Amino acid sequence: MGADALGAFSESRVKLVNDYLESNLLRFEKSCSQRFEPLIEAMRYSLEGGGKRLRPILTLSAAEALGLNPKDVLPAACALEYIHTYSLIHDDLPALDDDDTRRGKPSSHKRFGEAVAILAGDALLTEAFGQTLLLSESKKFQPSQILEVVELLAQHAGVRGMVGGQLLDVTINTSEASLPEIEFIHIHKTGALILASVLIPTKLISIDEQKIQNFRRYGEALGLAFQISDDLLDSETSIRYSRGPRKKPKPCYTQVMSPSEMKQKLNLLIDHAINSVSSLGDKSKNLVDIAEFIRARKA
Ligand code: GRG
Repeated sequence: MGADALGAFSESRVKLVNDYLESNLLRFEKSCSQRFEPLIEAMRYSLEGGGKRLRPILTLSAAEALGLNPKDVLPAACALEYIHTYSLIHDDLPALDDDDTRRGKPSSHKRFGEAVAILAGDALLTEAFGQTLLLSESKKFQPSQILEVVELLAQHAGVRGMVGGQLLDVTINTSEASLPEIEFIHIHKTGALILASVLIPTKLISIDEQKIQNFRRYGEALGLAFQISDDLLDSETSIRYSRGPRKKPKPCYTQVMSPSEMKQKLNLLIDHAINSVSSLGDKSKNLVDIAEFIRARKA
């Protein structure tokens, strides 16, 4: 997986993200005591595990659509991938999903043990906020704009977003979950970080409220569409490469919708996402391509 998964258009963007992630890890390595090397190794193992880089690519594409230089938002894009990676490491732990593999390889706790996996996740989450502050390096953004990015990330990754959604995901009585409850969980657990990826660039430029709302509509529709596409893939394939066999039942759309109803909803959400950014004209091309990738994704 990797560049191809998000289409040829994003190949150069994936490389930009991967090079930036690598240079940051090297920076860490140089500034840390050698005794912390096992932690860096576990962070590197999951960061380089073959993810699609959907969230950072979204941030670069939203930035481009707003006329910003994508390179200037790389620190925030990298922060999103750190948070996403920590969430997958922790999600795989025995206390949560208890998944032995991730992207065709042993999950972090299977490779390094539970204690190091927990700490690698903690380190990625903490360092993500440090990364965000590196937005100041380009000298393009005001400190107040960078602080707004920090607040946006905390809001969408924390209790009000992904972590809150994860709480509901693990505590709900799966067999009795209704469509509105399942949707509420997905909007928070998966959708919130995707929405944050789209909204971050709107905090770094002065734009009118209508444009922000258009980006919000795009991000919300895309976040939910991504989860439906994930559940559809689950329903079509008994064992997913990305995650391995499921040990625990999860609240998902397949419980309350047929595959054809899910496809219909996915198509409506993708159309809605694309319409939301159509007023940007040619500048929305990458955002449209990402939405089409999610409509048709096979992995
Ligand atoms: C542990 C706080 C905490 C949160 C975990 C998002 C999440 C919350 C867990 C992941 C569970 C899951 C598989 C959700 C389905 C949608 C999803 C986020 C899939 C993985 O994202 P991709 O496909 O991953 O972007 P790659 O491998 O491409 O990086």
